[in-house]
Amino acid sequence: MLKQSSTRVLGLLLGAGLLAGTAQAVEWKFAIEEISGSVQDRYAQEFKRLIEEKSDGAITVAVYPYGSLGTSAELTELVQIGAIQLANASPGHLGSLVPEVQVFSIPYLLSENNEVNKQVLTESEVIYGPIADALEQRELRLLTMYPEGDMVWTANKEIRTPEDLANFRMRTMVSPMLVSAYEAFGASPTPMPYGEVYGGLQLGSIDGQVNPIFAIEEMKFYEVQDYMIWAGQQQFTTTVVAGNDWYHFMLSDEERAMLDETIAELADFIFEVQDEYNQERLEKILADKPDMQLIELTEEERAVFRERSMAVRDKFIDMVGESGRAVLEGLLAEFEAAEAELGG
Ligand code: 6CS
Repeated sequence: MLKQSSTRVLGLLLGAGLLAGTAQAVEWKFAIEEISGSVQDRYAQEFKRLIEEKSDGAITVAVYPYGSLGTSAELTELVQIGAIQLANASPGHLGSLVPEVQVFSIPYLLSENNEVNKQVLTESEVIYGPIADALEQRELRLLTMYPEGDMVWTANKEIRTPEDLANFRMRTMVSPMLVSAYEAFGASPTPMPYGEVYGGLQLGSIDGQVNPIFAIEEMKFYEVQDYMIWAGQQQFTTTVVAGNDWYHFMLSDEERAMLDETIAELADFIFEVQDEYNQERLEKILADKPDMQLIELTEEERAVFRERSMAVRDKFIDMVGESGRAVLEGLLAEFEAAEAELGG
């Protein structure tokens, strides 16, 4: 069921010229939730290069970076109504629309071995079964999921225990599950769109935020935060979605095959990119701010947060119901099997 389309979304369509010229040359519009130079941008640019090459230029791909069309939730809405064809839609923002997807917002669910995460995110029968079906009911075709790196807390004080998080306004993405997770950790979660985070930190309406290193660098959060803290609680994951009708009924069989093939080719590519970006950007942060305090929580300190996250699993089942239980248990089994194969 499509969310009520807002005047703001209509404004976005007109402002970006998305209502004009749709019947002319074949152009696939791909909106990302991050700025130029980000992990999602690298993915979209490589996707563009491959599609344009494979189609001999018959198809062009226009990439819209964050800020050019709207918030993450609005990008998803644009895909649903067919104004754009493709977008990143991260679980942290999709939760209110597709409750099942919030499973990825449960802390300590994914593996500490990112090879395991990559394998499950690309091949999972749960993700490409019941989770994809849930997206399809909201007009979205799930094309792929990929990890973007360990999510690091930033703050202006040391955080090692839930007590350190008391009254700490931690900015989260807008998923209700993330709000529950940070409540369980002892913080005061404050959901807000990505574009407002820097200002929120600078003006003091939030005390900290949580994101992969590459984002902390490119969004300049590190300029107004003195601590980076690794608690190992979460890997940032994103989906790439297409309009369901567009995918099934508007693409030719050849175009659909080209799209699927390209998406499959990009899984290894983006996995390496995110790893490289996160390493390089940490060096950049430290070069720019040598006083940045880096704290890695010990196993004992992490165990306290991990223990608290168990209640978040129950909350997920309460929120989503029996289909949520099946999704959670199925994914846990898949991560366990992949860890047995690749190492935990
Ligand atoms: O924190 C956020 O809202 C965002 N973080 C990343 C790394 N990508 C997109 C998302 O919107």
